[in-house]
Amino acid sequence: MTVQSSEAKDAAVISRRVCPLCEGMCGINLTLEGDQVVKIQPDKNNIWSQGHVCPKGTQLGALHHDPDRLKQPMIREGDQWREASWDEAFERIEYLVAGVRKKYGIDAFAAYMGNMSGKGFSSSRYMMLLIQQAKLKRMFSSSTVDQLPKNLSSHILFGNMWKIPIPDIDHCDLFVIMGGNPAASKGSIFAHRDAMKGIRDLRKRGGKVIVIDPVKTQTAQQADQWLPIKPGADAALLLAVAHVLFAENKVKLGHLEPLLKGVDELKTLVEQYSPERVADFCGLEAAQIRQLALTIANAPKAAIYGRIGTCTQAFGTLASWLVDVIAILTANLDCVGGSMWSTQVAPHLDLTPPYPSNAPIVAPPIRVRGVNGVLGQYPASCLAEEIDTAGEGQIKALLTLASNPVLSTPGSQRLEEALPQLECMVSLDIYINETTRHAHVILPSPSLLEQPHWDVWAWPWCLTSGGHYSPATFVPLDRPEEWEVMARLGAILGGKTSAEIDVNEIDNAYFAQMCDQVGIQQDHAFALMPQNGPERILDLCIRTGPFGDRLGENPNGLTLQHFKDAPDGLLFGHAKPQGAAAISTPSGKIELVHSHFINDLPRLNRAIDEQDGTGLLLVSRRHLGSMNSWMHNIDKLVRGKERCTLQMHPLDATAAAVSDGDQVVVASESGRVTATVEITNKIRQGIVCLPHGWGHHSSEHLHVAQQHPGVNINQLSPGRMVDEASGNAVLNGIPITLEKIA
Ligand SMILES: Nc1nc2c(c(=O)[nH]1)N[C@H]1C(S)=C(S)[C@@H](COP(=O)(O)OP(=O)(O)OC[C@H]3O[C@@H](n4cnc5c(=O)[nH]c(N)nc54)[C@H](O)[C@@H]3O)O[C@H]1N2
Ligand SMILES: Nc1nc2c(c(=O)[nH]1)N[C@H]1C(S)=C(S)[C@@H](COP(=O)(O)OP(=O)(O)OC[C@H]3O[C@@H](n4cnc5c(=O)[nH]c(N)nc54)[C@H](O)[C@@H]3O)O[C@H]1N2
Ligand code: SF4
Ligand SMILES: [Mo]
Repeated sequence: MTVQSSEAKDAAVISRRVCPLCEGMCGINLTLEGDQVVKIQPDKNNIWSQGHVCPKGTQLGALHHDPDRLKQPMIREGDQWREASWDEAFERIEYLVAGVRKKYGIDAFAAYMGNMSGKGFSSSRYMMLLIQQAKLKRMFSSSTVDQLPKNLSSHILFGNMWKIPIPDIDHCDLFVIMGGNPAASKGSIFAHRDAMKGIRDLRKRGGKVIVIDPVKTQTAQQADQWLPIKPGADAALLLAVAHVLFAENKVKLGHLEPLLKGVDELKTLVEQYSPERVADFCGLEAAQIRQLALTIANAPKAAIYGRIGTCTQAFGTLASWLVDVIAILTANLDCVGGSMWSTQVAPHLDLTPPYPSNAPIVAPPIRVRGVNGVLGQYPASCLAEEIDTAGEGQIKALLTLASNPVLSTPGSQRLEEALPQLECMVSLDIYINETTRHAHVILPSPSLLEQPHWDVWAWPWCLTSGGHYSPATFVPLDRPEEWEVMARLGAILGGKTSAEIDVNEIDNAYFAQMCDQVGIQQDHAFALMPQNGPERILDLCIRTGPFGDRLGENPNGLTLQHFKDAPDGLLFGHAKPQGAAAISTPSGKIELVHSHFINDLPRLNRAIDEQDGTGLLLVSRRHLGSMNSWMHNIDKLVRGKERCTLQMHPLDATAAAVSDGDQVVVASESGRVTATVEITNKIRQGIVCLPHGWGHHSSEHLHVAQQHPGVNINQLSPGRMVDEASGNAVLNGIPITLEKIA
């Protein structure tokens, strides 16, 4: 292993880079001694993050040096694992793939793409290539346990699933946060150098922050107002807010008016949703709802933000739609201080073919459950039943890419039982964990420090245009590059034999498609950028982006080299309103009352009218020191007080006759787990809360994590519960019962 691209400083060497783990995009300085990372400190000179960092970023060295992290391909024989060469691993995959293909045909193949696949330098850029090559008909991903409802609402409203409005908290007077907790998550689909400082600064300049959440999170504790909504009630709340805006003549369309379609229909539609009608369902007073509407209407500039709590719930699509509707009705969309769209230096998400905004909303129904695909995705919870239900099209071969669905998807017990039935399972991962332990072959990704970095999934959510390129800290010499692994793997899944595969040729064809997409002559691009791999794609994105040189057409424009020459990063100012250019719907207008939304309203009406209101409901939480299901093998991140506790309100604890520290069995229709009670008044009565990403009981290859196993919340999330309009999982608002263990 060699150390590359670093500056000499005294005896030690400093490698400067950006932490890839979340939208914080923090610059960090790694002090290296030989091939050891001995210290990681925040990089105050990083022009974006200016010295902000969190505990996870300073543990990237520990992650790199984790003895449990895989460095060689692994082949499983029975329940024994052994290291293999890359050639042997690919041979085994080819053999297994050929077997499944011969017996069952191409329809027996599927893939599950996880959260971390968006963070790797190659994986984020080559995911689509792998999917294209593998010709997969069924795709599952963490999108359906996360933001698919927001993709859907953005696709319908604005014509592009990635055109998601971002709150401009640095210029607003009011910030309304629904179902997000940036104190733990650092902001999601919302990149800020320090979201909590942004909140403090907003309040210092006289602005106001309202948090709408069943839990009084650390974010809510720092807000002016906490509205303890019942889980799943956001859509009803926002319909009532719209009702008040129309009824009180507070609708102000302003600059948006010429772009809108359906304002009158919307007005008629919301008449039935008075605050009084929805108050009980929301768990709020009608007066509070009215006040919320007036506070938004009267704020000079308001940023209204809905995140995962508004997506992973029963009415995720309606809530996601209505967050933007309220911004529109108060002229707070596409303007400074409201919600805005980013202008990216290196637009990537729109470049990867097939262009996402061309995906059909509704895809053919899936075999077992019969629900439609949405924007090319099927509900994550369909995966288990597609594997364990016999019949034509049964999944027999599965690829998991940087995902841990055994912990992260609902009905996870069934998935854990289904995975051993596969005849071919291949995982691209860095650990043998709860999911990958069922694979036949695991191909290791390089460590995050062994890759360059440029955030594909953070700059799109950033209202500052900019970029920072990180060179790899270490260069592994003894393995193929990850893009080559992905190209080869995709081609094998697609039925090619090793002898037929030329990864450079595959990559060139992929690159050529991208050139076509951005209207660049292929020959010209290949002449200027002959080198295969992800840097070429990044360079193309920068050069054809809004600040780029268009391969020479605009000689003063940017190329990747500008960022290589600027280790502090480069910024190009705040987002600007985009007007009609932002809208690419069939009508060219913002489709305010599209039938896909309206058709889901009867389901909401039934819920409002037939609520029973008794019993405890479970919601999820995150911690600053965890990253979904996989950073629990880093000692410094799991030390200290047990985190996987069941939080509950004192009155609920009294009713259940449990005390702080008691062990309870938590049961839902889909499973049971045992958890330690943590009594807190920072939660709505009737709600209990567990963190997600735990449950490392069977993780014998994760030596630290198995000492802090916690329990898997998704054993309690029923696979059948989805937001019907999108197929997204319902992970919040799950009915549970508790029983104290004597
Ligand atoms: N109940 C409940 N469930 C939830 C959520 C919730 O709030 N509540 N949140 C949901 C959300 S938003 C998400 S995004 C999903 C996330 O769920 P998933 O996307 O399924 O997975 P993660 O838990 O993020 O695990 C990441 C996987 O990638 C591996 N990995 C880590 N680094 C690398 C790398 O560099 N390369 C490769 N190839 N692999 C790597 C890890 O070992 C792990 O297997 O969970 C969802 N599940
Ligand atoms: N430290 C850390 N950071 C992370 C992650 C991590 O695991 N750890 N995961 C990353 C990922 S993949 C994602 S997607 C983001 C997510 O980032 P966030 O969206 O900020 O996620 P959470 O912190 O889970 O906050 C969700 C909030 O929604 C609330 N909630 C639950 N149900 C409802 C409801 O029905 N209505 C309303 N209004 N609120 C509800 C919950 O109580 C919780 O406070 O975080 C990212 N950042
Ligand atoms: S995890 Fe996020 S907030 Fe923490 S250091 Fe990394 S980028 Fe920054
Ligand atoms: Mo996520």
